[in-house]
Amino acid sequence: MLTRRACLSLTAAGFAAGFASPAPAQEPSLSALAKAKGLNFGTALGTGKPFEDARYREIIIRECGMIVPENELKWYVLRPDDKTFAFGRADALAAFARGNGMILRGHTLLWHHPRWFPAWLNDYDFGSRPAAKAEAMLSQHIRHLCARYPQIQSWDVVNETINDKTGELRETSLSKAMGQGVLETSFHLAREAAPNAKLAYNDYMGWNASDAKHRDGVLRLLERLKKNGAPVDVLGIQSHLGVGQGDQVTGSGARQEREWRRFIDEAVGMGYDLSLTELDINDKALPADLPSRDRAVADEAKAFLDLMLSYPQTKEVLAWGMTDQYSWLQGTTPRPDNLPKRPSPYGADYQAKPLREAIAAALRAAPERTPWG
Ligand code: 9MR
Repeated sequence: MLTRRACLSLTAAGFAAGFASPAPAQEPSLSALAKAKGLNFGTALGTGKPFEDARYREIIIRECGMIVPENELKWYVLRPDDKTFAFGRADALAAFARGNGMILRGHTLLWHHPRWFPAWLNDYDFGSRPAAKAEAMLSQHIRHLCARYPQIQSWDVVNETINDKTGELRETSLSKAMGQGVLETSFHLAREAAPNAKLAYNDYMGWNASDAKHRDGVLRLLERLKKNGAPVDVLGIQSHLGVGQGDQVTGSGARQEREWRRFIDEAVGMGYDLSLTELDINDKALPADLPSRDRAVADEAKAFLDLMLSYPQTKEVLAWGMTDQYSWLQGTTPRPDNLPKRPSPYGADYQAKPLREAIAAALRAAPERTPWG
């Protein structure tokens, strides 16, 4: 981390060279505020442009105690075919985390959704003993990843296997070959390969009215996993919030705080810890005016974080990117005015936004909890 003196001299050098001054460091960092309460704070980081951007890396080093590869551990990136593991991009992020004393989070061993399987896996011929072949492939995948990154302390083992419209389980080539037991098997394999890691089921159900079926489906899955003895420690709540449009997918519906609390109560009642794995706020339907747009984004996050951090079971908070310009939301349904979205704690100018302060305020107000050992 840069010392205050180094920051000052950088500022002076920047002015002398006619550049804008670097953003003033926000102290204490979000990671320090989180740690003081027994939480870990971090962000998703992708290779390519975000990773090559030194000013962005500086924000992450300053603010975060943890990173999670945004795409680099997904089958479609890592597995060009059934024999190869292309570890290069994930290795670069793992080295960055190690070099900066950060925890590495794992996303994800099985994004159980055909849309995010590589084509070869969707079309795979599992032969005459499909269940055995599919399990062998899954086992090889999970063992290789966990062995390569033993520093990963929490893994999204299964991601988004509930259909958000129906609440039912998704089918993939793997579940067709080995049945829906693919889910339990994934957790058992992960426990064996990463015995000290926290293992999560991760999904994007939210607190909007239109998420009711999704929430029900996730609860049914959590009950089933527990009943079947699958080693699941954590419910990963992605926390892709939307504000101004009710629900970010349908564009309608209101926040259902009571139902949301009931959902969380049921999950923690079953013994699950909680991780907020992918926080950002879609401002697609908010008015263009920047101060009021940033305020509404920050207020939505603060309300959500206050509620979630009131649960001592919540142990991790991760932003899905720390600056607006690299957010995946820039590539999704545009705002009607086509202006860039502002879903992240820092702006494209690398300056902290009200959302950064909202996260800090929520962490400051959070009760202390026992951290994961
Ligand atoms: O942010 C990710 C984006 O860069 C990818 O194109 C996309 C598909 O792999 O996934 C995005 O991240 C998703 C995450 O992996 C799972 N939850 C939803 C996230 C946003 O779509």
